Order: sequence, then C-alpha cells, then structure tokens
Amino acid sequence: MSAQLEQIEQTLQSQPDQHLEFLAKKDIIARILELREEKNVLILGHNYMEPLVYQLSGEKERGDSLALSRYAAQSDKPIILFDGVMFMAETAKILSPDKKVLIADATAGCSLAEPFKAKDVLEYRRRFPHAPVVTYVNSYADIKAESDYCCTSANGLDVVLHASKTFNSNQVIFFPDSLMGANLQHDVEKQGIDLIYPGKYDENFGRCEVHEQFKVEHLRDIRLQYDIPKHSEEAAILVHWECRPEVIAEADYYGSTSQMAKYIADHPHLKRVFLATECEMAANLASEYPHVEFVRSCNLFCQHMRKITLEKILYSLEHEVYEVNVDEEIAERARKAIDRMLEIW
Ligand code: CIZ
Ligand code: SF4
Repeated sequence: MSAQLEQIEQTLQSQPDQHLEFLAKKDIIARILELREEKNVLILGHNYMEPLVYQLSGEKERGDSLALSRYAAQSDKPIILFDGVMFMAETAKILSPDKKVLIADATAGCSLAEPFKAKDVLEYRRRFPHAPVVTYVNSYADIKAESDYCCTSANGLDVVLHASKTFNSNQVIFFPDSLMGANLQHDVEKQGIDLIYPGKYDENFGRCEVHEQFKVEHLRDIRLQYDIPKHSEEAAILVHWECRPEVIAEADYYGSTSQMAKYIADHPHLKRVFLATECEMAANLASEYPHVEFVRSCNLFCQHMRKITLEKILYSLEHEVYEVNVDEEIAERARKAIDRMLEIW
C-alpha cells in the first residue's frame, strides 16, 4: 500500500462510515494515486467534495475556491484535475492558462452561476453607471470579464469596501447572489454603502439552491435538540454567507467555508458544532477534528458537487478528459478582475 493510501486510511479511521467506504473503494483510489504520479497531476479538492474524493488531495491541495486557484497558479505540474464545479475549474484555468485543466464531469454547474449572462451585468452598469461591479466567484468567465473585481465568500466584505473607496462611490454592484448581497448590505450599511444586487431593485434572484434551504426554525430546533446555546464556549452554530439573512442573524458565527474551518481551529474548547452549509464540509472536518461532534442532522448536498465521483475521476485521468477551456479574450479580461481581488487580499 502506498504511503498516501495508508495516510488516507489512517485519517478516515476515526469515522467508521467513511472507513468502510474507503475499504470498498481502495483499489480505485490506489489507481487514481498511481495515475497522478505517472502523469504528474495536481489534484485539487474543494471543501464540498465527498470525503474519499477530498482525501485524494493533500493539505496544500484542498480548501475553498480561492485557495485552490492560488495552488493551481503556484504549481509547476502540467496537468490540474479540479475536483469541484465548473466555475472553479474555469477560474483555475484563467489563472493558469498554460496548464491543462481537467474536470471529472463538465456538467457540474451551480445554481448561482447558471442564470446570469454578461448582458445582465451590462444592464446593471447602464442603470448605475458610477458603481463598480464586484462579482462573486460563483459565476462564469464572461460575467467576470465585465466586472471590476472578483470576490469569494472569504473576502467579499473587504472587496466591496475597497471597491467603494477606490471608485469613490457609495453604490457598489454585487453579482449574482441575492442572499449574500443582502447579508453584505447589512454589514456595509454603517459605511453608508448602497449595495446593488439581483433582487434588490428588480425581480432577478440568484440563490444557492443548497444554502437557501436552511431556515431559522431549523437552526432553533438544532440549538434545543443538540444543546447548542448561544454564546457558549463549547458549542456553536456556524453559517455560510449564502444563507438567508435571518439564518445569519441566528448564527454564532458566519463566514466562508475556510473561515468556518479556521473558527473551529481557533476555538479548541468547542465540543459540538452545527454547520449550515453543504453537508460534506462537516464530514470532511469530522476526520480532521475527531474530538468535535459535528451535528449531522443535515441532508443538504449540492447535486453539482456530487457529480464528481471517484469513478469519473479515474476515467478523467486515464483519458485526460474533460478539458476546461476559456476563450482567450474573455479569460484575459476576467483575469484582471481576479487579479484585482488577489492584489488586495
Ligand atoms: O469560494 C468557495 O469555495 C465557495 C463557493 C464557498 C466557500 O465558502 O468556500
Ligand atoms: Fe453552487 Fe450552492 Fe452548489 Fe456551491 S453549494 S456549487 S453555490 S449550488
């Protein structure tokens, strides 16, 4: 058994269900790791991947979309296999145009990225001509190409504040997540910023189909059922930016996936945690923090993320499909928006 295969088994041993699955899929994991060495491939894994897929990536190869794009750009490996959804793989390709970027299922989309087109951004620009455009990373390259800045859930607040200051504008356009837009608006109100996001002045809504399902009653039930009082040192509810404003208000902390993971690392007294985000995130953190009980009263999975399976990864590596390509002119303009984000954060 290779050293990494052993390491994966060891990591998953604290989670009996994950360990059993490992035993059932050991051969396929071993073959993927062999191909990775033979072809010199960087395998990147998003926090929302199922545990066995997530474990294919080492410590500096997994995380949120921002970290993964950085790892992609820094790597000298000629091939990148991106275990995540299409907009993430596209961002990695934009930052690493000379590398071959593969995704195991090219139909892995996102309910936030899908409905919006570049013409929608242009329409907002026409209506609010002095406002800079900040576009959430959950969007395709043509939308990023029409934007001044890209942002992720880890840095959205900083980027909006920076854009307002740099453009000397109290109006900032934020695309395409209307719930995250409302949450950011709440946080930037004190600075007198009017954040313009889909749904605020029109009927055009963009929402994450997973995060919008968390309801405040659900969180209150979890608090009672699992003994997670507010302001406790030992237990906490952590919520993602893409959730509804009333869900954010009920949380002990809200942030991106990387910020939630950091919160747990920074609070060693925590014994019980509920994460209001895609459920695989808790499954992945559970093997990293075996002393923490992750409340698994959660069955909200992202149907797009779930398309990335071990079997499809093996096929993709064997045949070097499916390659992610971005039109060069669009990529160049989208890169400017991403670079502006990377410069300030
Ligand atoms: O930026 C990402 O990776 C996404 C989509 C979510 C998060 O909070 O990490
Ligand atoms: Fe998109 Fe939501 Fe799935 Fe993330 S979890 S890829 S935002 S649909």
